[in-house]
Amino acid sequence: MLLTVVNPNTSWEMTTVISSAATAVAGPGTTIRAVSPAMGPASIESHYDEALAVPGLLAEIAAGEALGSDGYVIACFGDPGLQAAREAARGPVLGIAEAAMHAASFLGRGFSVVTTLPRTRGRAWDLAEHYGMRRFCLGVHACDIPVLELDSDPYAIKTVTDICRAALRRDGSDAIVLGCAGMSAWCAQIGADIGAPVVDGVSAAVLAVQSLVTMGLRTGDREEFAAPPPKRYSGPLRDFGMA
Ligand code: 2AL
Repeated sequence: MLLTVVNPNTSWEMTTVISSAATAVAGPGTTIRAVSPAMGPASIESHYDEALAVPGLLAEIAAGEALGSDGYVIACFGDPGLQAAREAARGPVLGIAEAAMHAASFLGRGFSVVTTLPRTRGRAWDLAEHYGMRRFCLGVHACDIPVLELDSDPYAIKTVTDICRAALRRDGSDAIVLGCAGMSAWCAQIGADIGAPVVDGVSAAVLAVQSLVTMGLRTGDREEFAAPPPKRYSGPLRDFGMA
């Protein structure tokens, strides 16, 4: 099967990290196509970034549809454009926050999310509420490192590890959910260091989508998630109207 993993920001270095995490868990019959859009923000850490990342993300979903992709992962912890992508794709689409929170809910009574900037905490709480995961989400903590510095700051993994350890203690949680796709490569190391389960959303989402495709399951398209009605789109969005 062909799975498209979209990093909805335009940082190719981060797409490489995401591609490695996805490929490491994919089954032998699964090909991972990791992409990032040609247009949009370099990183996503505000509601504004998130809104403007969505057109580029949807262009990548359209490209995946043309290539016959069987399923999709949106590899940003805000799960931008998730419902729109579900309308546009034939196969199942999962966001990494959605997949990570559900996976973590299997691992104990509650989890803590460790995200990037403090301003992204609200979105994580909103998503926990939206997904029915509020009961399991015991805390959301920020490491205060901008997304693109996760890769360039040699001390970032130590800072994130320390916050994960403190979050477990403060929240009384059983597991950690990493709140950024750019933290994927650190999952095993942080888990070993803090002695608790650490969930990376990229791996969780790839495996969940792979399972859905294997089961022959896709998004229901009887009403809300049917293809959007065709209409004229104008200006720079003129190519986005469904035919
Ligand atoms: C993210 C993420 O996963 N990708 C990105 O650009 N921003 N998440 C975050 N909490 O900042």
